[in-house]
Amino acid sequence: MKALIFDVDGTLAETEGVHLEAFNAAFAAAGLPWAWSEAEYLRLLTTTGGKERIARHIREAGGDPADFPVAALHRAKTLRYTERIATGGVALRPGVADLLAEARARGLKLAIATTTSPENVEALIRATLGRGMGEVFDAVAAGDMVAAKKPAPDVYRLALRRLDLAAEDCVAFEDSRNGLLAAKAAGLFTVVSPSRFTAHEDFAGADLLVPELGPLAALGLAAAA
Ligand code: XBP
Ligand code: MG
Repeated sequence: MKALIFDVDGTLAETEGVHLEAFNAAFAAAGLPWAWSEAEYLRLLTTTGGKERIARHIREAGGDPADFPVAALHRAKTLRYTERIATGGVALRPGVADLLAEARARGLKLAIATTTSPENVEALIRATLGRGMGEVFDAVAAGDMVAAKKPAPDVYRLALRRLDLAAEDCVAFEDSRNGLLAAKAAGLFTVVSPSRFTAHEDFAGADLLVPELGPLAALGLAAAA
């Protein structure tokens, strides 16, 4: 094992509640009568990517996404999200900071494979670890950098290319079914730690299913490190 590759939303931190608030704030600021409930958001979450999620909502309401400023709405949402995250209201999930530190101490590389945008990851890492994303992670692969978002393997393949490593040298950490499918399709050993918004999903096919992350020894991965 030479590197650990992490999903962000739901895996590093329980961020989806903040994403939901940010979507609704952006809709209200634009004068749109959309306000997603948590139950509605749980359903929409099966579509990865904020822009794609907004477009799905419009289509389900019988509209055409081309008639709405989806990209501008999403930019407003990202601004709200990074502002909220910067206030420090979201912590890393239990075990995450220790796992990152242990991996570093063992000389493993660290990477990100996320659907969300790098500025959101930067805000989270800055607010929780007090360092820049580029100081903590050797490689960052994000949804808008690739042709197809999770469950497609593209973002994991990009992370592997940026790490210059083969899939068999890396372990992926995910919280969702779409993330699991993406990591497995890229050929990665995949550890799933379900989050508040994904706990109901089907994780068949996961190499390891754990309630939370922690030391490599507790995950049974120390021997490979
Ligand atoms: C998480 C997502 C993201 C966030 C919103 O997926 O689907 O879309 O909800 O992010 P994963 P953006 O954790 O599997 O990567 O609005 O910035 O796209
Ligand atoms: Mg996730």
